[in-house]
Amino acid sequence: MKTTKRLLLLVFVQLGTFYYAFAQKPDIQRINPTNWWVGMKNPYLQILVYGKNIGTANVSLKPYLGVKLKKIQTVENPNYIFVDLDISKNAKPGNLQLIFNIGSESSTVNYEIRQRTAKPQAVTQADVVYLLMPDRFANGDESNDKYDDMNDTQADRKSPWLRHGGDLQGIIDHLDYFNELGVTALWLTPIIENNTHQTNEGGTLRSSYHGYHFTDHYQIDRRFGGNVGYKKLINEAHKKGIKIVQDAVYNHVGEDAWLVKDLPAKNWLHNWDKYTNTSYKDQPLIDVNGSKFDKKVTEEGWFTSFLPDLNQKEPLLANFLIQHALWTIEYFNIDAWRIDTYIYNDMEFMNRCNKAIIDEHPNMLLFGESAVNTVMSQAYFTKNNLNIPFKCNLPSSCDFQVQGAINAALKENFGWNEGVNRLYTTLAQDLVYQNPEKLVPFVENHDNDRYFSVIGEDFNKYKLGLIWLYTIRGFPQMYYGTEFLMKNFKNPTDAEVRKDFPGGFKGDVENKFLASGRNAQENEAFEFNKKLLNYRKNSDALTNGKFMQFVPFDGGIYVYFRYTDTQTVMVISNTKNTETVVPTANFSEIIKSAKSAKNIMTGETINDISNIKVPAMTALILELK
Ligand SMILES: [Ca+2]
Ligand SMILES: [Ca+2]
Repeated sequence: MKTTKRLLLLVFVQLGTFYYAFAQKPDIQRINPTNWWVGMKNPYLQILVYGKNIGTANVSLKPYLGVKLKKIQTVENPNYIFVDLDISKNAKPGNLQLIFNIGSESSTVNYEIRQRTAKPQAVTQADVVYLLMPDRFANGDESNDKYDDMNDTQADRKSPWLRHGGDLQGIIDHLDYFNELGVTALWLTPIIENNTHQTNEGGTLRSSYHGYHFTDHYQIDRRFGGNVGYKKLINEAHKKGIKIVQDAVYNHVGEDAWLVKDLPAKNWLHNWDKYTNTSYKDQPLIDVNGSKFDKKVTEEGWFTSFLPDLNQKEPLLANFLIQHALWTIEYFNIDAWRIDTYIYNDMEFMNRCNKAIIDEHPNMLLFGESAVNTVMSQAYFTKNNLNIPFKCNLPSSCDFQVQGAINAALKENFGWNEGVNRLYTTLAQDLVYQNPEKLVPFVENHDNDRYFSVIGEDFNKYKLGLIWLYTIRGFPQMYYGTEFLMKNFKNPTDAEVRKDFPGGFKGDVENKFLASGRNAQENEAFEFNKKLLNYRKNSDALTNGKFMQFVPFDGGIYVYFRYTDTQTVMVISNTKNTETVVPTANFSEIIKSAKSAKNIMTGETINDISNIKVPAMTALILELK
């Protein structure tokens, strides 16, 4: 009786999409990926099976049309076994039965292979992505703010370093806000489970509220709403025409990750005799005169002492990470893929991983975070035109060079290399990229001082920099709060640039989601972004056009064009402190026979464009007629 009850209980315990139908042993606790699909272009699947001494089991597959068991591998740790399958084109969806035998005991695992349904949408220059941190954006479900059975049991909005309770429902509740603003894609900082203890950083205990400390790749953190909540968000966002960018982390995991707690093998991590932090230096990776020692420190040094660095040269681990990426895109229907801490990964692994995604989803935009200081280095970690042995296959990168250039252009006085010449010079080096139009320029993100603060809270400069951001080549990224002048420096920590979105949390006195909650200047900023983004969306030149720029002149005048056969947009910037009349004769190769233009921000028509008056520290966006 007792045994029967237990059997029934086990039959109905569902974990992910596989379930067990066995008596007592062998004990299987996890299977990753939790399911797979038929009709993948790559028929190969490697399943990680975890359980007490499961490595000692004999494994067999109940005959299933189109599916073959190819190989079984064990590792140092007997609690793991890896099962390689070949799922051919003629396999139909259903449940595979994997049978594990230890001595006379056996367990059968039903492993689901589904029909593919994901239809990622291409993210292009026509899109604008809005980066937000779910914990800090809006709390749509107060019942999930904290759990007593998790390693970090706190949520407290009074502390900048603890969780604040924001979640995926909070984002769902504000989808119309994004439509109103005119952004077309959301990039959420990671939402995968971070069941980590608070870590002591600089003497204060901090939560991984930002999401970069993964503990279980196959679970969305339940404090954000779990797998169900993420699917719901993506479904609702897609219905409103909003695409979703996933933030992927391959370089490290949280120290409380289940894989780390019971490592498959020591070589899954980069081990050092003495703790070694990465130098954060990109130079050793690209330097033909560099040392192996420095390269190893950059690549294999840990990002922090509590983020174990993964050894992606280990083939089983590499498969684990690659398949998780494929699984995520397929399971949740992700549209684009942003890769965290790109340069600290093993580059051969990254190429393999990028290729695996692109093979399944040829139009998917993948872009990396390479927080480097030169165009050359940024190109090295992106598909480039450099004649070097290592060929990076990553389609795109966050454009840190444009970020630095726009911020500097607005802070510095004009000079040979200074002021707006920085932006001109940065863009003049686009020849190193295979696809500069796929880059992701930005003026601020979750790791930087707030843009409005950097430029001295100068509203004219604010608008000027955003005009550049939204009208140069690429897929622009804004950061939550850009649109209503959120400010701050990372002093004392980066939590200062990750403040709660006012109005996203119960009891908030201010509500910046609504015009009535924004002051006059904030509303002007919001309307400015809204107008420009909504124009941009429908402008052939800005979303498909080529880019042509002219050498800045006259102490700070910078002019460029975006153009197609049917539309030409001229952006004429004056970074000086005085109003200037700009003669346009030198631009005749692109202006051609156009005589008049429409100012797209004011709606007014300029009937004679031979000389254009541009107020101080501003840019005009003119559609030529
Ligand atoms: Ca919540
Ligand atoms: Ca690394």
